Amino acid sequence: MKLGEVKHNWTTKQIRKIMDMPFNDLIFQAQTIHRMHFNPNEVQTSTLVNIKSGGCAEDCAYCSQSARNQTNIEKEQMMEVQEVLEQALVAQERGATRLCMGAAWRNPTKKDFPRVLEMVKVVKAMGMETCLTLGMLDEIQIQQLKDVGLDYYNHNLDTSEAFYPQIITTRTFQDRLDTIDKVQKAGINVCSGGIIGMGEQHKDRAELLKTFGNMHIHPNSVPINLLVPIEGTPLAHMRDKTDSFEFIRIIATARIVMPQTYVRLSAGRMTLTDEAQALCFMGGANSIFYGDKLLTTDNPEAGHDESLFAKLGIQMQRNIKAESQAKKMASQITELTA
Ligand code: SAM
Ligand code: DTB
Ligand code: SF4
Repeated sequence: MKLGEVKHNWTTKQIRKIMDMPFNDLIFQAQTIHRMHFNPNEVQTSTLVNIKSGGCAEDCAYCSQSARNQTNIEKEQMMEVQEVLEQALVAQERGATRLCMGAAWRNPTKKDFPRVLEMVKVVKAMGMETCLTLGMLDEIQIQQLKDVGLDYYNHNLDTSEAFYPQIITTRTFQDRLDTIDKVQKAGINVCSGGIIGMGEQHKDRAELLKTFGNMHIHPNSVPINLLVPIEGTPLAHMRDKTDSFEFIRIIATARIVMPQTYVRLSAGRMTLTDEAQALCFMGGANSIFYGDKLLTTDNPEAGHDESLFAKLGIQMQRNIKAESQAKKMASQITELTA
């Protein structure tokens, strides 16, 4: 097999061999492959908006929004479309190219869905890329999302199939795979990733990457989250359990296993040093969540990321479509006011 070629028949042994290479060799190989498919000095930025917070029926052990966990998150009604639009404008102004709208649902209801579709329409009309993460979907909902032009659907596998029941019991790993499969079949790009640091073993991380690497279509983006331990969740005690070099190894392995996928350095950046993040970019991470807040927890301030990018000579990927749309609108306004 040629270096950087996309393949879909990875074995656990092959992935373990990559993960366990001497660190310098691993980063070198990941960076070499990265350069075959991407601009090495460009990072894509997505901003999160929590469109429906708390009260979720699932029992994910890491999550502040599960109704089963005793956290201090307020259960809120679904956001109004206008508020999403306002947050999207702020995100776009800061330079984010994609808005990722998340809801604390096991699955969206019929009643909630029209408003979600409206949100996608207004954000798309601004020229931003749209991503939703709403839990499980049925075929009709997927078709409606396709019809309004949703760009990405996020649905994480979180961990290996073997470790999954230790983290979530209200749905199965197979339920997740089924939703991903239906979304891909409808022609919507999939974003799917996992969490490192929940008590899983090194081998579970290899298995998770194998599952992604052997999908017929690799996810377009793979968010790699470092667990944010949250008070009141069963995983609150999992502090400082993950060595940052192990985390960087997972990022670099994801790059090698899925050469054309955007590998997103996701939750957990508050506890990673700038130097560790720079090694993640060197190992092939080329996307981040950008903006001061994730869903319920903090993320580095946008200004901090900008200065880190400046130190590293990294450019934020631009959204040419949105820029030309904004230019067109500005010239229309000039014409109207002339
Ligand atoms: N309810 C939907 C679902 O589960 O697909 C969408 C929202 S859910 C919060 C999205 C993802 O955020 C989860 O799958 C998980 O990977 C990540 N996540 C949630 N809480 C986290 C935490 N404390 N640390 C790291 N990642 C977390
Ligand atoms: C993903 O993989 N991580 C994001 C997004 N997809 C939806 C969410 C991270 C949430 C971190 C914990 C919180 O803020 O509640
Ligand atoms: Fe609900 Fe998603 Fe949190 Fe699980 S991760 S409890 S499904 S919001």
